[in-house]
Amino acid sequence: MVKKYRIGTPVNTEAVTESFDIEKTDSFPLSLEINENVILSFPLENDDMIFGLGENVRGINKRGWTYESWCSDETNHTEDKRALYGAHNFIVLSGKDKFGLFVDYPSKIEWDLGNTSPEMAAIKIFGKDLDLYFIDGESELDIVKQFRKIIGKSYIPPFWAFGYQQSCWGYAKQEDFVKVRENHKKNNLPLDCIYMDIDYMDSFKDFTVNKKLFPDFEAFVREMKENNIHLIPIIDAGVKKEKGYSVHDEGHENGYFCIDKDGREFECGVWPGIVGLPDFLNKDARRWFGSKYKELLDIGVDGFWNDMNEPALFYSKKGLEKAFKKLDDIRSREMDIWSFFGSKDAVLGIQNSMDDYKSFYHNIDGKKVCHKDVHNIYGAFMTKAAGEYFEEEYGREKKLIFSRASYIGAHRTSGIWFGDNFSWWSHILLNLKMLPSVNMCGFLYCGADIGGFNSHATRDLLLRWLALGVFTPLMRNHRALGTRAQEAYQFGDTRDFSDVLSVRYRLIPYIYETFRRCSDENDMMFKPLAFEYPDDKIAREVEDQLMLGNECMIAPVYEQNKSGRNVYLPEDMTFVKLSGENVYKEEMKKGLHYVEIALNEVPLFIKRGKNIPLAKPALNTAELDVEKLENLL
Ligand code: MIG
Repeated sequence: MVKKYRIGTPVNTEAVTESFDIEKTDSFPLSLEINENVILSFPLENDDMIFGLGENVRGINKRGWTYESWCSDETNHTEDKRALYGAHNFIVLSGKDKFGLFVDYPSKIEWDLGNTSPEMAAIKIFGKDLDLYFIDGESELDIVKQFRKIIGKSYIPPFWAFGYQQSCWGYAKQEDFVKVRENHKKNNLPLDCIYMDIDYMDSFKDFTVNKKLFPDFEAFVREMKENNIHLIPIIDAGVKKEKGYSVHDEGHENGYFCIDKDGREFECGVWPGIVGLPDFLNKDARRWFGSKYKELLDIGVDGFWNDMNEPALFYSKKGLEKAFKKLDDIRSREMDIWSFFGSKDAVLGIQNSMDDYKSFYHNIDGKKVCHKDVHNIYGAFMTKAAGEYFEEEYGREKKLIFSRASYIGAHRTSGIWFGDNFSWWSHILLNLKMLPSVNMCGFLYCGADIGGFNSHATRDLLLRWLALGVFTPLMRNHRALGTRAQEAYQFGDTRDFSDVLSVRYRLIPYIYETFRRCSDENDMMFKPLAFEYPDDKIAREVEDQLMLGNECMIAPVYEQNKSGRNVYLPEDMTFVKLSGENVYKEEMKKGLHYVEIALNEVPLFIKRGKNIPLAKPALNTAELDVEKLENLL
């Protein structure tokens, strides 16, 4: 049973698609304080666990830390962080008492989940115009399904988007892409997509292609397609301020950019230099921006990834001036150690500063609204601009689109990726932990940068990471400029990589069907063990294994120098290792086990009485025979 409560006059975030009668706030089941801010709180029992909050650091059980809803360009996904790119304001309390809570509010929220006081959860909403949804249910999954029902069905990408994908910030010229394609082919490594990062653009201008790097872009796209490679270019939120650049001119003439308090276009610095921020919250601007993707689609690219849409601001002129002034002040005095630190902070504080977020405005149905008050829906609305346009123009399931920043609601028209992780072993585990949490919030098409974005990958790390990625709907290897090359052919002998990637293609029919079913039935593709074995204390606390679909459990190796791992079986299962065309099977009893897993093997556990289909390996989804399937067991 879902109940809706309203405080003040909230902005329409478009998160919820069902309509509700509004209950009296007096009857709200948790403690509710309304002052300048709104504070919700509830006591926590010893055994209570809290699930949800989508894309965030730390555990699947979110208890014991303070999180923040504030979409952030955060390139350090360490345990001290409170917020990443998404604002996914949904939690489920799991204990004797069970409920779900969705705070539909587009600005900052602080979630103190038993951190300040271990016995209390306190949720502070920095404002007083919001909707609250309180959900009762029989089980954690039942609560999630009710929530998913009110926010609408999850986006389904084209079938080929379940193939293996290669990306790199730094592929620039045509030949770079051809090399990636040919090297995969030569080494028997399957591949379906290659991503184009900002390097392809002309001076980082959205919807342009650098003619020097791509003398005949159309022919290039065609040739890639003939070789079964889909090209997926990036689009950034900021539009370069340059007279004569059509996207700028159209946006400028129609008043589609965010403005400052005096009504002038707000300007800030990102990759293209000084940019204007399209006002995705203005319906006309949103439609206009969505239609801009058409030109590249007409040429034959098949999808996009939207970046920098928190929005990430490197600097504003005002911010720079303020920092310089501070530095000048310090220079005119005698420098002591504290002013040295002060100068450092002044410079570092320029990026993504709250002062800047407070200083520009949107036009929402004719009303001027400060960005700070709607920050968390900006990126989601950018991506909806694209996703909604694609559906209208091309139909559902035709184009690939996913975003870095997100808010619940964007899951109906797009996926997400988990942003700038590191080539760290701990980030394989973090990747795993994020999956059920984002699934709870409707984001099914998702994945992390496999091999790690920042820092340098190693052969073993990439293989282990791929063995998790084999199960994630978005399976993309991506890295940052200047880091060690990490395509599957960069580490000598490629046979181990080919073995692992073949497993992906063998599993695609199963993964795709499971994905579709989860979208149709508002189900989670990945569940914490706690959701399926609520009475099993060990299972409840497992943070490094997940249930996949209704049939499987996954337990990848995520530590260095390990030739296997400990795994907990909450019931009797068949242990399977897949490698190339090989299948190893072993019956196992409920309980703790140590299993050996070589670098070229993908471990999987199948529940008793269940089975899954396997295809023959293929080098891309076009060549995958989805009719000729065999049973794994
Ligand atoms: O400031 O486009 O998360 O995937 O490669 C960095 C360059 C901008 C951040 C994205 C990353 C992408 C990178 N972008």
